[in-house]
Amino acid sequence: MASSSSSSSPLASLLATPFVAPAVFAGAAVAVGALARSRQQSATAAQAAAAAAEKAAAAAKAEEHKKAQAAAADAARGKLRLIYWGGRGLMEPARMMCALSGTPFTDERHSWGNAMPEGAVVEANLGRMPVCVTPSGVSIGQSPAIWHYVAESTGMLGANATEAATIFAFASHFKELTDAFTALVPYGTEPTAAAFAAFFDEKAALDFSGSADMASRSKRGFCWYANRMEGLVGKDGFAVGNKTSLADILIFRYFGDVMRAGPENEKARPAQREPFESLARVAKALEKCPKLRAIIEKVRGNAKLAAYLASRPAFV
Ligand SMILES: N[C@@H](CCC(=O)N[C@@H](CS)C(=O)NCC(=O)O)C(=O)O
Repeated sequence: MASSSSSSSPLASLLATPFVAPAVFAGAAVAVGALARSRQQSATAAQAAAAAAEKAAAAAKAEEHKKAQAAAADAARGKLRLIYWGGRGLMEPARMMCALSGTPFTDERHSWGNAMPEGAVVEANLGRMPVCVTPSGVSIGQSPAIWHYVAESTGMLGANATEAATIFAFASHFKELTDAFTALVPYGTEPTAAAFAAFFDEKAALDFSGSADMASRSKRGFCWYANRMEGLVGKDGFAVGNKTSLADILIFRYFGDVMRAGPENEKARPAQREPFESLARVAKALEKCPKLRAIIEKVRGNAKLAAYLASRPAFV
């Protein structure tokens, strides 16, 4: 009679042996553990390699950015440099004044993904942008100071101190107006119907001349500022005096400038390309402001400015 052990495989008999099986399982467990560890080690190694590659790419990008900046600074030596992010924002009036007056400048734009320019350059604006660097290499920070410098050096700050101050008052009017908009529509958010209604509602604050009505001051929006400014500007297409100035540029920039549509500006929402995110609402509110409209059209009609606007770099 054949024994049962003679019919099983050698492995089966080995495993059937009470003293051998635990050793085999222990051995297998060690092997599995080693395999898992080695998998984990190779995953960690892959992660480390990916992180190192990412770091190297970022360093290469930063180096490239630094080189581009140095090259831009070299190219700009002796030329006005306007340094800002890749949008219109606080630098656009200065760029427009240079373009309209035919003043050479280097239009240095930094996309959001890029590092800020080298520290020394932006320190004049407390480490931020906009910054302009004069042809002799002095950095100027704070947008109103930049507008002042560029307006004066391009002949757009009026004929005398009184005109200069009158022109410059528009910079503050527009700062208040843009602050009123930003309070309702914080940067980076889309305007709600309620925000549009609050900003453009012409019934909100109706005191368009004489002393301001304090009771409705929290309701001052587009119509209040526009109608008040309509009462201040000249009627021949110039806000102040008899020449295009910073004041006209600001009126065009904030009431009339529309960013080109097209793939180069696809990062901007369509409404974001329009004044206060709604050209239609602005146009309606300006129906009663013929002098402001004449200024907008006069600035728009300038051939040098039109050439700049037609080739204005993309919003990045
Ligand atoms: N009051 C300053 C504001 C400057 C400012 O806030 N710049 C923004 C861009 S519009 C910026 O660079 N912010 C970066 C930061 O604050 O870290 C001016 O008018 O120039």
